[in-house]
Amino acid sequence: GMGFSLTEEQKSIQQMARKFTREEIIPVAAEHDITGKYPTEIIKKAWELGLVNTHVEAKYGGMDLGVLDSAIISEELAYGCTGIQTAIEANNLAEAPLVVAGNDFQKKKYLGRMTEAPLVASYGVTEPGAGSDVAGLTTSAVKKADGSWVLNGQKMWITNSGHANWFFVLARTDASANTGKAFTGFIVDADTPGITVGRKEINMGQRASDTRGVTFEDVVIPAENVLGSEGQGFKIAMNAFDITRPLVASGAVGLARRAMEEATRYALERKTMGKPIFNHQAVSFMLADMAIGIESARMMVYRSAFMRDNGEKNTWHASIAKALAGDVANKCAADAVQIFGGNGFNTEYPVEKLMRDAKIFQIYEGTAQIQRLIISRGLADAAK
Ligand code: CO8
Ligand code: FAD
Repeated sequence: GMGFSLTEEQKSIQQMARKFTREEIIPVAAEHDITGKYPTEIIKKAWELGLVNTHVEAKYGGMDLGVLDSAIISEELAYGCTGIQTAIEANNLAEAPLVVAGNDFQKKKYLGRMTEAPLVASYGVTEPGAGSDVAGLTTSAVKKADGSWVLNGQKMWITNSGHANWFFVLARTDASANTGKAFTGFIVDADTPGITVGRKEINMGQRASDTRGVTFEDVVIPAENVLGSEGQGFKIAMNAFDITRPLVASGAVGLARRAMEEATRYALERKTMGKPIFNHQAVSFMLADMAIGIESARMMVYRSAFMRDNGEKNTWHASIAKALAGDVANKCAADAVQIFGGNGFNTEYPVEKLMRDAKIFQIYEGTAQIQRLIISRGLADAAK
């Protein structure tokens, strides 16, 4: 039947991630935001506890957790700092194409590597000229007589790319085929000759995370690094989002919860007109709206994750979770700044960072508009 409670195992994962966030992330989040320093040490500690590479199967050294279990972890890590959480979560994204389409050799080699040492990996789809329109990407791979491939092109905004051990790369392999057959997914070792990683981009928020452009110039990829089969790449890349959009959405929920809790505490203490601002209904109703958004968004995260874990197609629900959670995070962070008043605008208080960090949740992993495109297309299909 239906149930809404977490299992004992899920509760203990949540407690572990919450403790880790409190002890290891929250104390250093502001410093990483200011310096933009990549959280290598934190990733290492999280890796030691099994909070990274969560969905890797046990036979490749992983925790073998479901998407819902992973969502519980991301919400907790994101509560501390979504820049650090994104650096951790991007590994799940890089690994997702291998999880859905990798063969035993590829999983053993590339997922096994990630569980043997605290390495990071990147998912390389977006390009300077194509983000929302994945089918418009121009990076290409050409097959040579010996079966190996030669990759040329440029990727942009690739999270973790300055530190990645390997990349998932989507490239066009057929100039004339339909989208569903024109692209192939490759695993590319970061030390392959011909790869140039650009400078760390200075972003509005999530500054601990590492985003860069990556150029591929005559990069030779062995035949054994083709994921699935030739021409399957677009669907593999999309299928990966079915796993990671619920996780990105849960990150947004974590940020929103942080905003709500910080603003509630502040509202109970700060006094105007003879009483705590919490007792002005205009303020407490903003907090109530935060709770409404957070609880609803988390429910959609759990639902879309649960569907995936139970083998149901969840693309549509994952888009609803991602769109809702992204908007909720932005509303909660902006209202938290409002509740803090002038202090909210100042770096001595935690909420201005939340507002800067929140914006990307309406952009990466498919923009707010692209989620609505997927959701509305689903409505049209259902009406046919
Ligand atoms: N699963 C399997 N197959 C799929 C899926 C899916 N989910 N979606 C589409 N397909 C198939 C279709 O069925 C179709 O197959 P066929 O040709 O056989 O009918 C084929 O793929 C083509 O699909 P569409 O016709 O729907 O293709 P469109 O070109 O119209 O566009 C989208 C599809 C939905 C607009 C797509 O381009 C899209 O999702 N765009 C957004 C891109 C995006 O989300 N980028 C994110 C990059 S990664 C990132 O931002 C990382 C953030 C940092 C890390 C955070 C921590 C994780
Ligand atoms: P565009 O696609 O040019 O969109 C511009 C605007 O037009 C947006 O508002 C968009 O919603 C709107 N728009 C576009 N098409 C439509 C349409 N059909 N209908 C309605 N509105 C539309 N990518 C990776 O591959 N790997 C990563 O690890 C990664 N990490 C990232 C980290 C950061 C910090 C950032 C900023 C980006 C990252 N990305 C990554 C890229 C990210 O996924 C893209 O930026 C995003 O998908 C949007 O693409 P774009 O920037 O090209 O915007």
